[in-house]
Amino acid sequence: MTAELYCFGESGNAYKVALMLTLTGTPWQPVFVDFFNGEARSPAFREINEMGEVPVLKTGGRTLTQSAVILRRLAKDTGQFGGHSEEEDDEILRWLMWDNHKLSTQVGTTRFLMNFLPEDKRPMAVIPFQQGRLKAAYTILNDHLAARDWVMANRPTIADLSLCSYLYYPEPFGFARADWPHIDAWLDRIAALPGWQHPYDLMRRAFPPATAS
Ligand SMILES: N[C@@H](CCC(=O)N[C@@H](CS)C(=O)NCC(=O)O)C(=O)O
Repeated sequence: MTAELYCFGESGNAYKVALMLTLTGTPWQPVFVDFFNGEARSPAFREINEMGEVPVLKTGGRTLTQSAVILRRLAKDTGQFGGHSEEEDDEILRWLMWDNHKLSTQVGTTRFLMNFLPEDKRPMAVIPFQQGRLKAAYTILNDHLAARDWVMANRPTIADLSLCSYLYYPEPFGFARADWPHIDAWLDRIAALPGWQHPYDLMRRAFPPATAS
């Protein structure tokens, strides 16, 4: 049966799951959530996910939330991009937690403040604070990738798919790939995986690009 992913194009957390579904050849379809008009906080959406967050994946009669949980489930179900031992599963989980805590959440917030919040509502002092924290996170990831091609073991796993997600978006949030050569090369390696697609090609955007007049 076709899995349903509740998502929107601007969501890097949803992109993690969309990318995993695509790379594993799992049949899926997007269900657009009108996040910027408050749909994720609506009572109807809370019936689907009490946490009021995207992504949500409906698959095999289950409703799954939290990208890390969904990625682990898909890795187990498909036999792809997961660990091959308990030690590897632990190492993957370690990076999924770090990503959720130190990277994706901070990038998501910073990018939201800098691009999607109306200018007169932006808390300007928060942005450099966030970017300082992010610089520390980019340093850790860049150093980790200096001597290896992939985050865990010698192959791509869901740890890579989670960590990379926000770093493909074009909107400015203070990250320039050229400043982080090992992250840059790793993003190219992930983008070269068979079937890879950009988030805006996998999920409907809430803010489509302006068309030329
Ligand atoms: N840790 C969660 C984070 C999910 C998340 O923050 N999703 C955002 C969209 S990218 C959201 O739906 N936020 C709802 C809100 O802040 O009201 C995951 O990885 O799934």
